[in-house]
Amino acid sequence: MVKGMMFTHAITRKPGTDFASGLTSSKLGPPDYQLMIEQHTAYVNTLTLLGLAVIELEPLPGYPDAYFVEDTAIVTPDVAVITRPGARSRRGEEKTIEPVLAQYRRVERIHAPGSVDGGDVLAMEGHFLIGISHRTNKQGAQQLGRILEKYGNTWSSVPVKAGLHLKSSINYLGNNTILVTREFSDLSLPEGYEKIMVDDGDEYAANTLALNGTIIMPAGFPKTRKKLDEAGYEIIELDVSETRKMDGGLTCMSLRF
Ligand code: CIR
Repeated sequence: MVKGMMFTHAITRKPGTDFASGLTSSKLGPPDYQLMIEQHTAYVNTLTLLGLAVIELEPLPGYPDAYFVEDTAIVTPDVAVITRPGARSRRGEEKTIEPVLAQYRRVERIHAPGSVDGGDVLAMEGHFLIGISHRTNKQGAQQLGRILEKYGNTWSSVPVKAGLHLKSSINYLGNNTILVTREFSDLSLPEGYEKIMVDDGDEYAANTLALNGTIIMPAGFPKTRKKLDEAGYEIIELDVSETRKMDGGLTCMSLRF
């Protein structure tokens, strides 16, 4: 059995018909709404299969990126920290997540001039890696770090040298192991942690989601699949081609707690 993070709930949001007008730097072409909905439904069904009670929110008019709910909060067993998203067009999404999380956790907030996107925050049991990126600034990281410390956690910050968010390139697999791209191969980790590196060309496969003993990984990366199989992980592959066109992936589309 994999030692990892266990969750009982997830928040997701259905992509809106305007989702293709969200922010993106990818050159993968325009995404297809019907296919996006099919892939999102398969994602929600997988979370349910893994034992999570999924709270599925309706699309948020005027916020085409709002189905990337992960960026709006950091949820630990003790607290939900509502972020101040780094992209102006996304500010406001977090206000709709706060009342949902307030039903389950005490709430704290990131304040201006700090900004944090949840995609830059990687939880590894009680240690948090906070990426400093175009979306998450130092003030935001420090505010978040102080809140996390207050609840008995530790944290460290790391520059995001590649990809949109930290978790575009680094994710926790359980068993004190992280999956990383080459750009982060020299990342220093707390004692006792190990890395598995994805091959060049498989960078997108680093965006995996470890849930209740299973790893959900993007479909189409057989080399990374083999590495994870050999390391003994239980794997489910999901096709996320349409989300990828919008710079997103498996981790971004839910908040787990
Ligand atoms: C954005 O640029 O904000 C969205 N199009 C993608 C956000 C992906 N979120 C994540 O990786 N946590």
